[in-house]
Amino acid sequence: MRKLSVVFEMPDLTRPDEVVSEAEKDFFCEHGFLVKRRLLDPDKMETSLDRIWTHLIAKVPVKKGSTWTLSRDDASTWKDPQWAEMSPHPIDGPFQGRHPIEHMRRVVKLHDLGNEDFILDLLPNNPCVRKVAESLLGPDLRVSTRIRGVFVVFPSESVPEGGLEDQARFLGPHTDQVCQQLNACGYLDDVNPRNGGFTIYPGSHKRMFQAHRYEANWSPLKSFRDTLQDVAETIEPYEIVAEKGSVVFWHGRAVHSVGIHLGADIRWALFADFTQNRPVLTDDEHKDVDQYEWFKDAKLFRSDVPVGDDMWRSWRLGN
Ligand SMILES: O=C(O)CCC(=O)C(=O)O
Ligand SMILES: [Fe+2]
Repeated sequence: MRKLSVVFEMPDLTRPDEVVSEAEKDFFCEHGFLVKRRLLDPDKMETSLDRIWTHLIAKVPVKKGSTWTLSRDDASTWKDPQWAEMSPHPIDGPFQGRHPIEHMRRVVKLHDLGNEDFILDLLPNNPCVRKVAESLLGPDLRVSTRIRGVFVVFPSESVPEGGLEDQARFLGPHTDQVCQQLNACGYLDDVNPRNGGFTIYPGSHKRMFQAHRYEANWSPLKSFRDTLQDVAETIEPYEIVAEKGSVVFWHGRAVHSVGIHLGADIRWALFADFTQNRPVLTDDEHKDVDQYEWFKDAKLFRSDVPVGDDMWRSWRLGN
């Protein structure tokens, strides 16, 4: 049985004038994530959310024949959006494997906004965010040219059967592919309890790290599947609640899921990847090894370090 998530708020482990305190570094190593508050610029966040709303309404197709229309000013229209059916994913070309916009019932993924300057400026190339990433992973990170996108989770009208206890089955514990070192999830609006907060399995990064052949490149061992299942059954996942402008940094091997959403809010989050600045494979080489995820700035390293006992040896934290 999968464990149900618990709502989690990051304790304040900050120290004045320190980008990442020793206590925060210890927390990250132990739990595989760290939440930093007030990292995103409030004015930029507001104008970004305006642009995202406009884009969403203009671009995400509504089901044919439906009279539903989404309105920012009317929260009753946010429930159970009636998006059009998705067509099958492109099997070749630049968007192989993933449409630029994904709309699957309550989840919309705006990958197409991932390379817009206002998004890059807000999260991955924001100096406050980069300083944290550099403190954890190292001083020489790839300059971000895109993030995964804006991931939106809508509310639902229906009260779920079985109550909260039954919600664990809606969690989708997984780890991400391609090249995974350090990732970030930035909240563009307050994320309240049971409103879709990013959900992470604390400590899972240590177990999943050992289930790969290489430190960062996608390279699951035979033990991968059982380890993932064991994590989902034994670790109580944390649903991260935080105010807008907060950023969750997480270790790329940490198991995570979209959060349980029983509330009335829309969950607005940006997802980004950080990797060290090392030589990477070309797009065609990614396609050859079935690791082409164009929407991620997480390219496979041309040469990666085999997993050893010290999972931090390639990180700044390991020094
Ligand atoms: O939207 C979420 O909370 C989860 C997204 C996710 O799993 C991912 O970006 O890999
Ligand atoms: Fe994921």
